[in-house]
Amino acid sequence: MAFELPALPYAFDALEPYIDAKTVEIHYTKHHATYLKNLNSAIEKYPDFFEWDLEKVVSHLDQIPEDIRTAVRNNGGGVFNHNIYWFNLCPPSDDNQPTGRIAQAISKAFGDFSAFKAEYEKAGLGRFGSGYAWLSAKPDVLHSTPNQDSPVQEGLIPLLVVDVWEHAYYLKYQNRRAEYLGNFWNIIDWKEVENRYNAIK
Ligand code: MN3
Repeated sequence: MAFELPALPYAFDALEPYIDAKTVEIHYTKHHATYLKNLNSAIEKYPDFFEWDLEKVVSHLDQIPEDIRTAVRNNGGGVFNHNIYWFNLCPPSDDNQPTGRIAQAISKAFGDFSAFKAEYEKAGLGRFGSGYAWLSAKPDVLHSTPNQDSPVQEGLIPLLVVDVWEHAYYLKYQNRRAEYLGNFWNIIDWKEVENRYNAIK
């Protein structure tokens, strides 16, 4: 069974005004879908890997045949990272903040929520070129990855991600990545982030 594109959990315009409908549409139906198509074409040569779940594929690249390893790293990571990104976003709401265990974990690791936000934005802004900024566990850390690399390759469990590839924001924000990162806080689905945290064994 080939890997599949998960259905977007909201309409293309659901993240307006912070991420515009056109950007969501192109990002999901072109970028994300193309990573998926390229991942499946690479793995077709070794269909046994279709039995693995995607997280296992992305985190065990040393076991992937060398002739498809780079394609799987870039496109498998591309699919896996976007599967997290879309699901940790939701329509905007006022006073959007983490609650429960994830709020406690953030306070414990980073001081308070505003300190966490500042550090997270710094990670996103500091990623040269293309990549992602993450909150991962365990331990609870803030970091960024280049290209389509993923925290699971470092033995970390991804909780929250923001895509800082230009395709994620350029139509609306052009070169203003900082403004995109500043607005990201309005559309985070903290319930989803907390669920990921609570699912950690
Ligand atoms: Mn992207």
